[in-house]
This record gives sequence, C-alpha cells and structure tokens, in this order.
Amino acid sequence: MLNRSPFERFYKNPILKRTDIPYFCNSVFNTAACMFRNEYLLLLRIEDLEGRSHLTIARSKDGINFIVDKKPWIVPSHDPDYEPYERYGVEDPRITQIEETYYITYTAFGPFGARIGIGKTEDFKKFERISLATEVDNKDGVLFPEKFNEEYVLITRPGGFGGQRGDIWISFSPDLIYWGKSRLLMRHTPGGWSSGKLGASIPPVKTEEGWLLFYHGVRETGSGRIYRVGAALLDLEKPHKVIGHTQHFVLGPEELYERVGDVPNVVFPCGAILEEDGTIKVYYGVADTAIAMATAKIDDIIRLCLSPYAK
Ligand code: BMA
Repeated sequence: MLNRSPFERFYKNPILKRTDIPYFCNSVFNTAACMFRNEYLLLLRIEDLEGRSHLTIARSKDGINFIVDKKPWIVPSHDPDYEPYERYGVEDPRITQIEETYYITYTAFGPFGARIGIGKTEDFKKFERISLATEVDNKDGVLFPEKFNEEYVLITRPGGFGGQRGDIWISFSPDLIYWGKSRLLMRHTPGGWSSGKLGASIPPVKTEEGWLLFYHGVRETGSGRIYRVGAALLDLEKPHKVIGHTQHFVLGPEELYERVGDVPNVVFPCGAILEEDGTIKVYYGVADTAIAMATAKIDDIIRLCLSPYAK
C-alpha cells in the first residue's frame, strides 16, 4: 500500500485510553515522554470529569505497555502566584532533560487564557515550579535540551486563539524566568495544511544535520480544525535559523481513533523517544480522547526537511 507518511503506526493503537487510568476521568491524551532510570516515562494529560486537566505519570519497560500511577502528579497550583492562572487546568506537558534535571513546560489555563508554565524535577516525585514564562495567549512551549551562550532557549506560540492565525517564536533567558530577544521562527503557510496556526510539538531533538523540531499545523475547514504534524530542521549553533522543513505534513489524522473523539481530526504529539537504531517513537494525543504511538526513521524525516519535494 502506498504510504504517504514516513510514520508507521503501532498496530494496537491507541496505547492508552480512559479505561487504562486507575481513577475516573473523561479522557487521556497529549503526553510528554522521556527515558528515566531505564524506563519509558510518559507524563499524561488527563481531563477529569469536570473538564479540567492535570498531569499523571505512566511508566513502561518497552515503550508500549504502560502502567499508570494511581494518583495525579501535577495538579493546578494553590500557590497565589500561580493559582489564578492554572485554575482551569494544567495541559499539554513537554519534558526536556538538561543534565540531571528534567524541565517540564506546560500550558497553564485559567480565566485569563493560556500561559506557558515551567517547572523542574530530578526524581519525578518532587515538582518545583520555576515561572510562568509568558503572559496570556501563548502556549506550545518547548525548551531546548542545551543552553546556547549560557542562555536557555524556549520556543512558544503567541496568538492563535479563537480562530486567529498563530506563528512559532523563539526566546532566550539566563534563568528560565526572564525571557527576551524574542523573534519569529516559523510562519503558518497561507493556503496550506498549516494555514490556520502552528505550534511546536516536541522539544527539539539533536541530530548531526541540525535540531529536528516536530510541530503541529492547523487547517480551518467548514467542519472544524484539522491538526497535523510537520517537521523542521534548525541550525545546530543558531537555533533561530531554520535550515529546512517538510513541504507537506508527515503525520495526519487517518485512522478512526484519530478521526473520531471529543475533538475530531486531531493528532497532537508532545513527546518522543529517539532509539539507538535511529528510530523515533512519537507519542501523540488522538482526537483529544486517547494516546497513540507511531515510529519513523529519523533519517527519513531529515531527508524530507532538506529536500522537501522528495517522495
Ligand atoms: C489545541 C490544544 C490541544 C488540543 C488541540 C485540539 O489548541 O489545546 O491541547 O489537543 O487544541 O483540541
């Protein structure tokens, strides 16, 4: 069969559903991923029965069969500095390891809108909040796993709410609190598959050819939005420089579990694991209802970024 995508879906997708969570909830979807103490670790976005999200850990030896913690790990904060901004939930986590520390970026959602939160852990037990890095109307924050000239680098997506256009930006910080030197990184493509808005999906993955950045693109249609995934390569030394990007999306809703759910036609990755053999396992939320996994050869994705018209 002709496969228009470099990804191969796991044959028993979805790998995690509401019924795999050991407590009552509405859904489990967009998930961060990392390796921790020789295990695959996912940080799941779980939406409770009130419609608010929190984050819960799941662990696995093989990257497919996960055991989910009995209790949530990161819930909306009661700290007065955070509470007004996280009141409606903590969403869409991403994990970035820098040395021994795992930084978690997430969407803080409250009555004023969405902001990007940053926190850290070393043991996946104690979680310490560091900052709300942006004002409202910003989400899809992913942190680079390395510092550049002693500065942390964060990719964000300001705007894009209520059907507005939204592009990907990049900012720099000495301490993860004060952010600046912001500049545009990637624009949505008018008329294309990401004509509505764009947002970073997975923290950049280092390859010999550049930083590989998976991002999602949204197309507005007569019957709602379609969320798909593309990839770009960023310069190894100058992360604000795009070397190339795929001409078309590399993963889009196709299977029934990606097409049907609380929010139809959504594939939404927030985490991936690069294996030693060059295979990348991408974990993605499907239709805001469950979690699926698909694999690709990283070289195939890089080739599509560098020669976008290649088949
Ligand atoms: C985006 C985010 C994601 C969600 C997607 C589709 O704006 O809120 O959490 O998966 O919409 O509903």
